[in-house]
Amino acid sequence: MIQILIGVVVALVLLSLFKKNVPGTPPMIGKIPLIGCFYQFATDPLGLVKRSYEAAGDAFTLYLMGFKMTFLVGPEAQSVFFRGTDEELSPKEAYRFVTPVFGPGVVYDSPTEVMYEQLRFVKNGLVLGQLKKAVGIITEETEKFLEEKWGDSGEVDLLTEMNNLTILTASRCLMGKDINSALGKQSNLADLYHELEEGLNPISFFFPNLPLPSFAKRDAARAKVAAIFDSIIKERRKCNEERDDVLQVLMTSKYKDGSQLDDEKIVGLMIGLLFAGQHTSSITSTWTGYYMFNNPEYHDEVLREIQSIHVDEFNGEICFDGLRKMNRLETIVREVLRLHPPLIFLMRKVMEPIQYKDYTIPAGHLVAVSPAVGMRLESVFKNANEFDPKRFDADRAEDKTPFSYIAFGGGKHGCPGENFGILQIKTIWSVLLQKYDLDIGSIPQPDYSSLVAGPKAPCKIRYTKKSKK
Ligand code: X2N
Repeated sequence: MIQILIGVVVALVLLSLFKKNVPGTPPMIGKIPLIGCFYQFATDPLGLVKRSYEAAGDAFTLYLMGFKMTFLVGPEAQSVFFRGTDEELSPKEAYRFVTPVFGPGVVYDSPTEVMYEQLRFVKNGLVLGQLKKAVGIITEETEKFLEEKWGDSGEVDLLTEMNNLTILTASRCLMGKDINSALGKQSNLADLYHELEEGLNPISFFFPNLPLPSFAKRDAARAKVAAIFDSIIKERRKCNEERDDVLQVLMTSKYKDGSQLDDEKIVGLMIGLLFAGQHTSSITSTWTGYYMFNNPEYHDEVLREIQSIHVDEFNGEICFDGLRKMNRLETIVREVLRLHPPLIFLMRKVMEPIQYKDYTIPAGHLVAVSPAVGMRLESVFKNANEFDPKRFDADRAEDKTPFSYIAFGGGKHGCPGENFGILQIKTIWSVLLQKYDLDIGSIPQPDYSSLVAGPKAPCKIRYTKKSKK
């Protein structure tokens, strides 16, 4: 047994020692046997990608613990990633590690045609009519949250608060008030959900089957969350009540063959959507606060927008049409996402060799684009490391080069939650800025150690309620 093991290790070491650049493939980076450049990747992934881009050009392969991950950097290379078909570049094969969390047969874990139908259901759950309703829900939840949890003045961690708030708004938009009654007093969804998500750490991407303690917790937490969501669905079926949230859309959607999603898949989709809507939003809300308060001219401009739109034009009511008119707040959020995209990498597995320039990227490679690196290229965005929301204004429109602005990915897997997410953040800040004066410190460093990258803790801020005049 042990001899076989040693034999395998020796063979692998020898193999990687003799691993040469295969002619026609992108340059390979990371020549240390077995590990390649995994250590640098794990400690400073963006630094490694940036340096490799500068040294090797817009297509290169990182050798990581036996994985070959080919990066495509810049709009031209990124377009190859986003235009690839599912048969050539498979998201399913690259995102297998999410299946234990979301559940079997959900989105990426189903056959391509089924996945597209599920994505269609999700899109139907996020159409304009749903977004308009969401504004009311988000406003209500935010006001209630601030009233109950914040009070007149105090100190809080902004990221923690945004997390707690977003889990309320997102779960209510997804399944209405049912979640409150289903949870009862037994436990709160945030705590349960937290354990579930610890199973989605970056290391699980490379080693989805490690017997980590967090994975056992994940499985236990998933069973509990699934039971809660399942009871909500069953309850709703019994009452025969018509609702207008995302869950209702999922429960009534039909595949082309007339069949419907079974409850297990609905549960899985809800878990996936809650995860997707939760972290990306709460993180971006937090960055948005920091960037506004560290750039007074933009802060002032947003306050003026609130006054002229929400207060003067819409009589103090936060509504969909008003939010849509808040152009400066929108460009601030988009600029925050350019500097700090929550998903720093997007990935596919190469199933059929693809061509880029003179290179062939062979089947078996992973391909990746990095929104975090790709959106800080000087060749695409002027003074790329600077916060400058005006770059999106009509006269500059730096984001209009195809596949240059990729915070929401692009192509047929482009994020279906883009409008919902931006709307949610605009709503939360519209409420918050009207009700409180904030004291927010300097911009924190980003933390790339989790799957969804956010600001490093702590994010302490102080708040005082505005006196009513
Ligand atoms: C040596 C541990 O190894 O310290 F959520 F319905 C729901 C997949 C994104 C993979 C990024 C970094 C690996 C560091 C290892 C839905 C809203 C989605 C979309 C550090 C020390 C999920 C990040 C993996 C970097 C590799 C997956 C999300 N909209 N949410 N330390 O996307 O969309 C969803 C979609 C990603 C990655 C990495 C380390 C649909 C170590 C120890 C070691 N990667 N990686 N979403 N690292 N260490 C989502 C896309 C999908």
